Amino acid sequence: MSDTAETLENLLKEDRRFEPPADLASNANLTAEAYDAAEKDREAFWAEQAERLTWDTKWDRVLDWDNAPFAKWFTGGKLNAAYNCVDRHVEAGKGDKVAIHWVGEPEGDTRDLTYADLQREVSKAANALTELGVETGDRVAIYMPMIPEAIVAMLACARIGAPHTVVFGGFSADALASRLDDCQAKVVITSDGGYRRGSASALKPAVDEARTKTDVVRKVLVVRRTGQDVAWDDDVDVWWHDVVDSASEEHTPEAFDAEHPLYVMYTSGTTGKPKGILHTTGGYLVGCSYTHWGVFDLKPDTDVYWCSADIGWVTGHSYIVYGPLANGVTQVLYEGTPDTPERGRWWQIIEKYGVTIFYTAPTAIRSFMKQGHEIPDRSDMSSLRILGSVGEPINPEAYVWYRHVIGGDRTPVVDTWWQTETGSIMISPLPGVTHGKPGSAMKAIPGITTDVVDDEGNSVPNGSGGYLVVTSPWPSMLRTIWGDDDRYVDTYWSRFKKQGYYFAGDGAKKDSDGDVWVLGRVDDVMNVSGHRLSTTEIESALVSHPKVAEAAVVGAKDEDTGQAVCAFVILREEAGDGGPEIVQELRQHVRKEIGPIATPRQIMIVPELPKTRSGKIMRRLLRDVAEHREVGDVTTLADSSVMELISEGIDKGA
Ligand code: 6R9
Repeated sequence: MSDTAETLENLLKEDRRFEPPADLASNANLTAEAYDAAEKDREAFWAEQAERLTWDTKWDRVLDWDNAPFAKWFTGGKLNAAYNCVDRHVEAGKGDKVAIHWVGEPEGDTRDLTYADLQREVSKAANALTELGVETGDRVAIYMPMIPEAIVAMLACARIGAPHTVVFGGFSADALASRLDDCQAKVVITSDGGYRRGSASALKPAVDEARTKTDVVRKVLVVRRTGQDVAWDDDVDVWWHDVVDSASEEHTPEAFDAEHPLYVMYTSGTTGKPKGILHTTGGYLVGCSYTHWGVFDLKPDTDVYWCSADIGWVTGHSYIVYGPLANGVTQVLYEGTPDTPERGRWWQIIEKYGVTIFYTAPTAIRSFMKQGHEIPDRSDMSSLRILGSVGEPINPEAYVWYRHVIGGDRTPVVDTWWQTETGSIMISPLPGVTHGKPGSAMKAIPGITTDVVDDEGNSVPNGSGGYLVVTSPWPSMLRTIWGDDDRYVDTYWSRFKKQGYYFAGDGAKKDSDGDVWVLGRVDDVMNVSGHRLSTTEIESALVSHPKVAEAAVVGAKDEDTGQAVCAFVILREEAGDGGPEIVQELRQHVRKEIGPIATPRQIMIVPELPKTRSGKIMRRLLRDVAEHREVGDVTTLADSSVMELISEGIDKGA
């Protein structure tokens, strides 16, 4: 904690300010008046935002909060999300407009899809899914690389009212199986593989393996992307090109209730079991389209937008699929890694397509920073006019580098704070209004109300820190945790029950102007390269190894990834010292159980773990060790000599 406070003091000394460019400010989508309008009548403000969608039946009530914290927005309204993202643009005469400039990882492997193409593809896929037995309300899992079919698959599900659950392609078979099981997915859409780091990496085998662990799946729909060999089960597996290509291009979208489930996205919680965050149709789409238009000052006729996230994360859902497509934008979709075949790949893509708005994560920015400005300097990126950041706090140095080297000092940087649960951006500068401060997400956007509060839920004065809360409901808020209403209430609404605030799980500080600096999670959730991982989940994975007796995991500061996974492990007696390969073996094990992003950077084999008298592991102390700091206060430890034992053990091992 003292360390965080120190970092913060340094941050708050940051006094560089960046004014909005004059031409942007004079022609901005969202102006300062929007804050006042929203404050005056929040529901009227949101009703106005909802008009940017095409509704089959208009709502009769903007917000129903009678059964709080279970919200209903735009009740009585009916719409189809896929129609809003695709068909209506075609009907408005924009069928020939490019929706997606797709860039495969192998050079020259590109494809452009217009809105008319997308309409045909989505219609065919919707017909094929129906043919495979998917009905309204059935869950469909999507486990795919970044290819256009992934977006087509999501929209096809939305079109027939089958909530999708996209599982990040980097997750293991086990992680996939537990998600399939939790939401009882009837169909999985996948591909043979995708291209990453210069070679074909397989996906289908993980689906095959997941099916040995759960029997919920009836059909697996497989896109051929790499052409690699796949095992085939004739009863279950179906090629995409067999059933989708031959399906009819005609499909009439059905209008669903505004509160019809759109998707479930799993995210880490404080306990081991991932939470299935449920988003519904109307409010979610209003939130995504409004924020994408306002925060990025989107001019749909001239902008070329690119969000580098994977569709397996919420950022891909809201800011590749639903927000941008609802707004009818032209966007870039890139399959591979930023450094393949060379480190300037992203910048070449920006130059080639004339990208004007670019949205990425601090972890990527930091890794580019390390490579120096020479590589980006080789590309002409003068088309860029707005840069965005999301996923974790952006360090002032990274912000300034991003603005300067990538944005040529012309581009505002919007540091956008939000979560899987919030569905869309909550706190962010507005590019035409805000004087940006490197490192601060600034304040809640028009329509959203947030605060930083103390333990009792009282608003803290400027200059103080506390918990970040959202003080009133918003359209794109999660509706519940899939299958677990109690956990929904417990996790988000019980901490500040009296005030009725949403507890975000982040710590934050208000500076002397009242602007917000998000500090990171206050619970046992780590943020590694912008991805949320639960300490408990990784601990459980370690403990599932036969040689491990006990494990404690902490997130330690890491220059590249923000935080890195550090594990302290006690071996079982019969395992002896575990053998020379033990650390490698355990790292592999976590990789297999959860996925490569959860692989510990460091595993320390220790004789004991520091515990309080009530048996709680004191992660704070382990974090001190992992970050090579003097170990803090140990007086609440049941056995205060434990830390010496741990340090000695580590020194010997090193
Ligand atoms: C969109 C997304 C959410 C957590 C959130 C916070 C961290 C996200 C941030 C940020 C500081 C920002 N976070 N954006 N922290 N500044 N601009 O990342 O969703 O994967 O659910 O993670 O990420 O800790 O609570 P999700």
